[in-house]
Amino acid sequence: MHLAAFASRRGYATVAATARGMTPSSGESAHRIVIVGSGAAGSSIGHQLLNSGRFQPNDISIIDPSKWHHYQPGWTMVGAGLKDKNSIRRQMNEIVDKKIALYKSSVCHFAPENNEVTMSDGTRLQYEHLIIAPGIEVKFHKVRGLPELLADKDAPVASIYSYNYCDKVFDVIRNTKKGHAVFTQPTGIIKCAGAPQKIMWLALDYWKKHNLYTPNDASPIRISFNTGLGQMFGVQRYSKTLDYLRKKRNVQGNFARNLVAIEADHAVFQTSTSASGAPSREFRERFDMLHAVPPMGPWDFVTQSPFADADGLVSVDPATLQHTKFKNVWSAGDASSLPTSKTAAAVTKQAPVLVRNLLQSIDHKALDAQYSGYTSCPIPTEYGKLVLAEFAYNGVPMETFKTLYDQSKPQRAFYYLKRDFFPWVYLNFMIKGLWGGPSGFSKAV
Ligand code: UQ1
Repeated sequence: MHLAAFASRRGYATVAATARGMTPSSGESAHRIVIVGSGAAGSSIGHQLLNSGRFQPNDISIIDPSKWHHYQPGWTMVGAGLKDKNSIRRQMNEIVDKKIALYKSSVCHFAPENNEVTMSDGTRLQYEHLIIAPGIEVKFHKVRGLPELLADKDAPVASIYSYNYCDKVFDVIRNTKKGHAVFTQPTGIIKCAGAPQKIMWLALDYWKKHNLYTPNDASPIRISFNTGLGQMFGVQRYSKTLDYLRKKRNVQGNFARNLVAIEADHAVFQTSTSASGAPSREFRERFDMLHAVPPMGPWDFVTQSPFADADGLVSVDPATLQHTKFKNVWSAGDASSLPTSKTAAAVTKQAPVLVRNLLQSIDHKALDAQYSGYTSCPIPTEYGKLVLAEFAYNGVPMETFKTLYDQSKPQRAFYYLKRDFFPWVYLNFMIKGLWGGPSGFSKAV
């Protein structure tokens, strides 16, 4: 449809009255761009589109029910006592530019045949282009007993994967003086596959500094890392270092097992189903403290939509980020099918590609931007040192500082990038569409 016809038919005038955080009364509105989700991906993309100078006020809209926008990579640092959790969140109203229509609502239905999204109060939004970036759900309820133990402030069970409980992690670390410290990581897609071990390395170092941890059997605290995967990290170059540290530091590695329940002070694990088809087995392990990472996955409204692939993720072309079937639908961030590790660093490289290709598509030109699969996982291995894993599709290293540092080894400079620079640049530039990750600061695309 020609844009002018689209605009006059749908009447942009209705938009200003219903958006900006007010829950719209039911009816319908139209925007050239509708973005679902205002997390790292949705807010970067929304503002990069706005910064392109190609859109009028209210041409772009974002739907997000959250009051707060969180810098989620910071929750590991909160868990390690390095940050105050309130310092790394912002009111959604404040971070979304006033020229973008913000609907504080959730999506309940997609009708791509009508280019229409229905929100939970029944309001329908029409779009020319739809960007789906709601992230994924952290499924605490999938581990029986976990929600109750997280909420119990006296239980030594915590998780950095939640704003509510990331500060409890540091309380639990400080209160642990002896016994078995259990850290878990599930199989399947998760936000930042390195985070479950980041918090373990920092806890280990905390206990070491307090004379509660030694890398031998005399140690008051004994640590096990229990992962559904077969190795410490998905990319061999970094996994080698991390496994070397694990052995040197006497951390027990229990591979191919998933946490399924917690019964008082026992963690219940199930062996991952093996390729040979051996039946999974359940067993219990006593703990004195437990850092739990539950399974994660796409939101039901995405899984049940016409946009989902077999895994329930938004099915996009791995290079262009355009939907594989609906050409005016796009996705980036955790909810997308992009076969790379899900991180905010990945979004720094995805957002400009999506924005460039979407603008090309509006202009009826060829999609000429390609996403390499770039992602990064900054893994602190102790207070003061960090392995900066950076890689593209198929785990091929793509390292920003390779001429200066061996990025497969823990480096002091990278620690300060993670602790100080990334949160600052994220909150002040990235979510305003002004940060291109390894490409540096950018004004527009
Ligand atoms: C990055 O841009 C970023 O966002 C602010 C991060 O924080 C989540 C990162 O962890 C990384 C690695 C990047 C990439 C940027 C550089 C300079 C390597």
